[in-house]
Amino acid sequence: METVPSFITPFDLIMQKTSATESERISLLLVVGAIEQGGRTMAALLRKGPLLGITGSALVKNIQGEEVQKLDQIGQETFLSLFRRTRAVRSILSEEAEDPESLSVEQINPLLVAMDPLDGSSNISVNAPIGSIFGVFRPTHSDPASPADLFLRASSPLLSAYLLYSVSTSLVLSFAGETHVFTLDPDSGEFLGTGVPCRFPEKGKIYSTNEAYLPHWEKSLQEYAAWIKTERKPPMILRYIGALVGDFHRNLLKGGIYLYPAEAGEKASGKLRLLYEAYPMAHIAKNAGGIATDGKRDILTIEPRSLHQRVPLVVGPSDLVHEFQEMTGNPLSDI
Ligand code: AHM
Ligand code: MG
Repeated sequence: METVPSFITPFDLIMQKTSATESERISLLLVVGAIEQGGRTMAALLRKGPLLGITGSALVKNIQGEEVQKLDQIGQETFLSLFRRTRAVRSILSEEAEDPESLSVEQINPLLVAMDPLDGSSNISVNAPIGSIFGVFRPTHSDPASPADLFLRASSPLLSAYLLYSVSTSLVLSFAGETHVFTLDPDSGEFLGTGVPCRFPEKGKIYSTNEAYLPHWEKSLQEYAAWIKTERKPPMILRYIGALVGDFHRNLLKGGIYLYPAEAGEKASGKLRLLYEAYPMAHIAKNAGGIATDGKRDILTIEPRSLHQRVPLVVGPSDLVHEFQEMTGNPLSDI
């Protein structure tokens, strides 16, 4: 007789973990509940996509000079209003707003949330995978620190998560040293997972990067990119979706390294943002047996200097990131 698999929910996972205090655990449950509800709302909207007229440009630019899509605005409003309602988030920083928003709080140990509410905007209009990314931090200073200071003094995330809207909707949650994958059951509305921590497989051979920018990379990176395709045994193969969440997720499950390095010219600090893209992915990777670097340092040791700071990002399983660092002349001896 076929056995019916038993699943756990994000709620079960947080309740099982003892590292948080009781009041912090309540805050975490409320925050994760908001992420789950946002995931359900976004997944439902995305199922109808063009039929609702939501897959085009909003015809405005954001503070970073990038064209805002209607779904960027919808993601921002959806998650903001859910986090406001938790009364457990002291301040929220988003890719879509210059300044963090301070929220009203009722919980004893409120949290900070940094988010990219809609990652992979260029995939929206072509029905390709997109996502949402969250870093949840413990404030390290009490009043009268400004919301900006709270984020600039934040250390490694307490909890990180991303939602991937694709053929199904995944929620990947990293907390208390483990990374877990949940899938949205559209019938029950629950995110269900096996309870088994997710680890990068070893000996992966995928690399994910936008090779069109290779002429603008440092020479050592160009040489690495040539080496992995020719002399490396076995050679690596390229897979690139163009949404960090989608590329990272494939690499997490199949074993692969993601690279968005610095470039000569406008992208001298890379493209991705430290607080709400690189930190969460670095934390998720670390808890799955991986590493994230900016090419020289562990991402999780970088202290933010500005709220929307960009950073070069190389992230993947430990063996592939060590290999990258050695081949580019910056071996990671102590990570
Ligand atoms: P976004 O947050 O505005 O969507 O930008 C971030 C995205 C990442 O998801 C993706 O990995 C990268 O930009 C793709 O950039 P490019 O088109 O330069 O390859
Ligand atoms: Mg993004």
